[in-house]
Amino acid sequence: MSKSSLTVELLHPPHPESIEDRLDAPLGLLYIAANLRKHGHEVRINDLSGIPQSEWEIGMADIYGTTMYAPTMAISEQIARMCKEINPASKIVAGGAHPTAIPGEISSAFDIIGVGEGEEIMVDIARDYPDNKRVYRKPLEEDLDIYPNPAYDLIDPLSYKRTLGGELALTTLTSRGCPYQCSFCGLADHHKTIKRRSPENVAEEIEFLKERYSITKFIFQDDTFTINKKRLGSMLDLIRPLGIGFKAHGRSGNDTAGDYLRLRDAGCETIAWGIESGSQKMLDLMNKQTTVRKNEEVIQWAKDAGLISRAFFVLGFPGEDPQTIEETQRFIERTDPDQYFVSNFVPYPGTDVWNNPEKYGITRIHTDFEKYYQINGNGFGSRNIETENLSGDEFGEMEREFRSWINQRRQRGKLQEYEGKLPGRKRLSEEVEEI
Ligand code: B12
Ligand code: SF4
Repeated sequence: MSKSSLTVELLHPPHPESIEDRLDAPLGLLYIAANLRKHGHEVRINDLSGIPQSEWEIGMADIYGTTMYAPTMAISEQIARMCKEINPASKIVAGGAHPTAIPGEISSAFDIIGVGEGEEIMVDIARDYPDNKRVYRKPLEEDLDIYPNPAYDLIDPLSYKRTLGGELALTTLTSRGCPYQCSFCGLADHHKTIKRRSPENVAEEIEFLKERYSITKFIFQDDTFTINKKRLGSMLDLIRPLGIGFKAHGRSGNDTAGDYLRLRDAGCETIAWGIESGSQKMLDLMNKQTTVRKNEEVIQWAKDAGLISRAFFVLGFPGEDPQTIEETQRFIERTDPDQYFVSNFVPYPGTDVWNNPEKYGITRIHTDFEKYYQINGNGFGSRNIETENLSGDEFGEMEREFRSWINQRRQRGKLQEYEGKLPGRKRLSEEVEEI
């Protein structure tokens, strides 16, 4: 017997190991919730991030859906068991990056695995309820305008810690997907084509959020915000009059100096890139499809345009050795990005490294997924591989030295010096330091 209107509770797991466990609202669940609601279901979002387990409260629902990242696998499973205790007749669904990569290896504490984006999948699961099908997959339409905007009204958006320029910021997506194929990237197949919202649809949402929550800072979480220049131009034309400040991700090898001037003119404050390494050998091994020279260029162009430059680096990709680390240090000294964030390499399931470890000289991959974090609260990442060229101890020593070097550099006050030159944009150095 199927019911037409169900109650669905969507849970976001905490990740207590994180530097900051309540940084951003769970955007994926907000999208899923909005679509379920459009189809007549009653939906709650229960974001457990940053909440101690003794204070978790789970309600009664017909269907529970939980996001799962590799390092939250065990905690998401624990949440699933708690949901089942509350309503043994309910269906428990796991979705997100980790189950999408290895749907066949997810615990039987979950009745259903949602592979890929969950908007259509959860509506199908509710339609079929209480069927016993184990795996659901259904791609989204390429025109994302047909989907409702994230259901921010189901959470308190102001309870998150993300800031930009010292003010609270909300995350927004204007497109999904990326045509590149970096070998460490966990983006699944459905992300290889780019799906887009129209600039008008994006501008309307920003205007709404600005009005509703008095928020004027936004983080465009698109993997490739700057990739399509014609679209970028139309988007910026509509964003500029809104008077917001924002951060976006650029792409070296694809961007131009002119793009950054246009971004700045439309309110962009920070531009971030996956710079990854100062060694061309490492960039090639990671299949970054760019060069050290082009990485230098984008950082310089951002500075020339008056943008804050934020560079992400990956430490310990197979092939890394003292010489490549040295090249990265020299790169940082030469280019002097305003902000940097260093993640340890993690061989997430679904990546090319995970699928073909021997191609990268990996002799063993450890699968204790709880340790699959890129960096945790103590400022270090984990090491989950063994390689031909570097022992675990050698890597540990290298990581300690590199992180200590970069922390000292931070403390030397480059950023503080820079902030002094930005009237009205204080406290950048206090920005919450994660992705
Ligand atoms: C922004 C981001 C963050 C933000 C915000 C996360 C959040 N609160 O949503 C921050 C910085 C906090 C973050 C943290 C971490 N992240 Co993160 N993050 C991303 C990033 C860049 C974008 C995510 C996003 O907003 N996408 C857009 C929304 C719409 O999509 P979505 O969240 O994926 O949700 C969709 C689907 O996944 C699915 N889905 C999600 N949940 C569910 C649940 C059900 C039931 C169903 C059916 C479907 C479903 O449907 C959603 C809607 O389409 C992705 C890379 C990427 N491009 O996807 C990495 C990524 C998801 N993060 C990753 C990781 C590892 C982490 C950390 C563990 C990092 C660390 N500390 O080491 C933490 C832990 C997360 C936590 N518990 O908070 C990995 C996951 C790899 C893996 N296999 O697990 C990714 C893929 C990046 C990578 N390294 O390759 N992250
Ligand atoms: S790391 Fe960035 S550029 Fe590379 S494939 Fe992933 S999203 Fe695309």
